[in-house]
Amino acid sequence: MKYSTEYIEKIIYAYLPEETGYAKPVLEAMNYAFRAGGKRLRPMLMKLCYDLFDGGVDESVLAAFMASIEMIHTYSLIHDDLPALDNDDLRRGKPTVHVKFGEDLAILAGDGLLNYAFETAVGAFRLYPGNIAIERAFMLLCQKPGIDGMIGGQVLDVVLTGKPVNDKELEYIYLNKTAALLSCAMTIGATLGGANESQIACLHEAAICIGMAFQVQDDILDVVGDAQMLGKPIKSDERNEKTTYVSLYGLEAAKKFVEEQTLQAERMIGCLDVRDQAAKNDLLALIHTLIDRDK
Ligand code: GRG
Repeated sequence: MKYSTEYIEKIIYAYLPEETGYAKPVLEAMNYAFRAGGKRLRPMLMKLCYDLFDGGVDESVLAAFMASIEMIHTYSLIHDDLPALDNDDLRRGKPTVHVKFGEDLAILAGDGLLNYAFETAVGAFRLYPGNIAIERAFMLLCQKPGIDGMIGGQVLDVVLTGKPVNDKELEYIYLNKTAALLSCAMTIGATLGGANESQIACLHEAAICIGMAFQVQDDILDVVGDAQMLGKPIKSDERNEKTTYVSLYGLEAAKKFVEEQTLQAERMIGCLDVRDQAAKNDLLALIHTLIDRDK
């Protein structure tokens, strides 16, 4: 694989806020969550999609967006773990933010990371005032994690907790709460890399398949995964009375779905006309590992 997790972390850690001043307790909680580990999948996908093309903006702009998307992902995990939501005590093998810092600071740390993500990305305009690609990337960063994306999906997930969920509702939840942020990462990378409209649209479609596969694999791991490997307890969906692809269609159908969606994403990306064939191979290799990931 071209980029290790450590390589990505070196880039994104440079954007973390300093832990000083009266707001220090929340800054510590924000940085604790951000540095707690994780696969760094979203910034990695963003970087690989940027590498595919020629003629984009400087890498330092991309780096700011890579940090921003990981901040947004981290905020969503902090809030998702809260007692009012999934009520999880462990994440990535470490105490969740509300367990370590208290619920009040965990809420504020999530809010803080969301705002800081936009503050970080908007800094890109200093290098390229009025740049259209950066403006478009910034809009994607605002929209896809929002009401018509990640938050929208989370809303339906929350209101249907403990209630019957049909296939259309489940699809809406997965498309939005999970796939939208992966599409955000990949389309921002492509946009900043200089991709054209049809290339961006192709990567969006592929990201949707990857996102669906990723969420269903998450459901599978919650049933048959290893808590030690996952760094969090399993059976969280059952405990929280969540309908999942596995509970609706069964484990075997879920495994088949993950494989089909992943192969479909690979086919779409395989057809894409790109500058850097090695970057395409890396992207395909990364996507392939998601089929049988165990964490
Ligand atoms: C309602 C206050 C409130 C907050 C909601 C928007 C939100 C918080 C949550 C988004 C929904 C969410 C957490 C979806 C889960 C997506 C998912 C599978 C996350 C796990 O991603 P990985 O496996 O995690 O990439 P790592 O630890 O590797 O970074």
